[in-house]
Amino acid sequence: MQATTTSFGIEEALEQLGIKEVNKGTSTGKNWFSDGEEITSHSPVDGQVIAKVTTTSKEDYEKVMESATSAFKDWRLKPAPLRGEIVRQFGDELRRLKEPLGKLVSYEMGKSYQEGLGEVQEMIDICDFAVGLSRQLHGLTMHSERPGHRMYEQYHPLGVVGIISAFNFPVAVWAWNTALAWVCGDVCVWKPSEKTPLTGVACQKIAAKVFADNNLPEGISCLINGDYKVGEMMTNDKRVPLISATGSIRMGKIVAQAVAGRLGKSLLELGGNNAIIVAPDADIKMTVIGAVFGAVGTAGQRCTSTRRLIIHESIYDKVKDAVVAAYNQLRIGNPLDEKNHVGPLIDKDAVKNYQTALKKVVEEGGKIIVEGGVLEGEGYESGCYVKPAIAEAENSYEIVQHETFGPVLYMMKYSGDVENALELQNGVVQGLSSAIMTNNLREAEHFLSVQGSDCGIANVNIGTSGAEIGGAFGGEKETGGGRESGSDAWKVYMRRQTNTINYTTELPLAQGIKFDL
Ligand code: UN1
Repeated sequence: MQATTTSFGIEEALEQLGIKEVNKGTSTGKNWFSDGEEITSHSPVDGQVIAKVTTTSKEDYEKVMESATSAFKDWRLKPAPLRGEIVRQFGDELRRLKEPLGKLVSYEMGKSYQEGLGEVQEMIDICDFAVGLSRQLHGLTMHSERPGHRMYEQYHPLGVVGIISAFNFPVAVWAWNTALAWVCGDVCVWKPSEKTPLTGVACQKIAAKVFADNNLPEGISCLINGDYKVGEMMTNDKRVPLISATGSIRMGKIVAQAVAGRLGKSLLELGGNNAIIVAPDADIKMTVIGAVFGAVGTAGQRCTSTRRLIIHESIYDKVKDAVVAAYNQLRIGNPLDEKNHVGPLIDKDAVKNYQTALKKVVEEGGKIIVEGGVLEGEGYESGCYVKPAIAEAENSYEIVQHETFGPVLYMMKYSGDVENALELQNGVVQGLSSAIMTNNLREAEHFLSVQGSDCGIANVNIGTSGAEIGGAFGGEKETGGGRESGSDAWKVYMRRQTNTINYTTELPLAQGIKFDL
């Protein structure tokens, strides 16, 4: 029998998160408004309507921007460690609500409950990171070439940060941006994906409570909802100095051009086409775990999902057999049921794209070695459950060059040195994540060297997905070049100012220029 949502506590989760049947989709904090068209959020888990969210009109957007720009004037004056204290409280609220929020992520987006919890954990982790960072927004001190002068740099907040996020990480990517932006002194306006508006409403409620409990003004955390037209209001808006956008390469090119056209800054996290190179002395057990989780986790809908396995010919059959055997063990079904490994795709359009990819790879000469297909019958009524598939394919196939957001894995062979594997790995337009499985130091170091992987993320003996928040996250080439999350990614949320102070009674010019009056 189809497990009902009640048996997984969805109703309780919605209640705890304050989700109603119809939710206003525009908010500046405690204020919620907009009576625009409604977006209906369907769960890909069981096809049921979860709730509705109203979209943001031009007038609503103006109200949000007024509130955000005015809040910035106040928020930027708070000492950064105090802003960190607010983010600490936000992290505590996330700890308290981890289970219901993880459940909603799982139910609205379709990833497994474990991965839903993992996503909320990423939010908690980035809050902790940001709290520490709030005391470390360091600039450098330089030696001036002039006597009696002091030179240093400092970082000031930018203003309003516009965040456009994707359905696949509906809450974590927002938190990566906001937690850093807030400690930096920025205010945020967020447009979640129209496929996952409810997790957006839930997060905004959590943040709004923390700001209100601390008597902070409306406008520090804002929410808008709708399709790309609502996103365009932000990308074209000069009052938004930074747009952080996650999504497809197609979307990223449109956003980048709009933002560059007004000389704004953009932070782009776009598609990946991530490969694992399996070298001759790879540990097969580790390879199987990394590859299978990478390819079927989140039903292949992570930017970091493993899309290609590039296997040395000497172990090709062994690896292939082990991966295929693991695929045969996969349980596909309701992601809230912890016995299942793979949940549904986000919607029927995603199912179509998956089917098209499988058709195309065969047309181009590929060979299916693990059959795909759409699952039907009890438990699969939403029509969004598909079987993870594997095809042997050439890297040059058009479809292999393309990111299909679904559980389709392409397997290919290389011979000779790791250089040959790298040529295949780097031979795509995307450059997000990459990995090599090897116990050979020479190969591992070559993979990480300047002649190695051209991706933003390069792992050894780890799969392509599941990056930790402490490192900078992002990729090169058509992945967009942005870096979010850890390391010094915070710098993109601030403007740098170089200050030179003369404490003498003379005014010597730099470069020794004489200008005597
Ligand atoms: C994404 O798919 O947009 O590295 C983000 C990972 C996660 C984040 C993925 N920590 O797989």
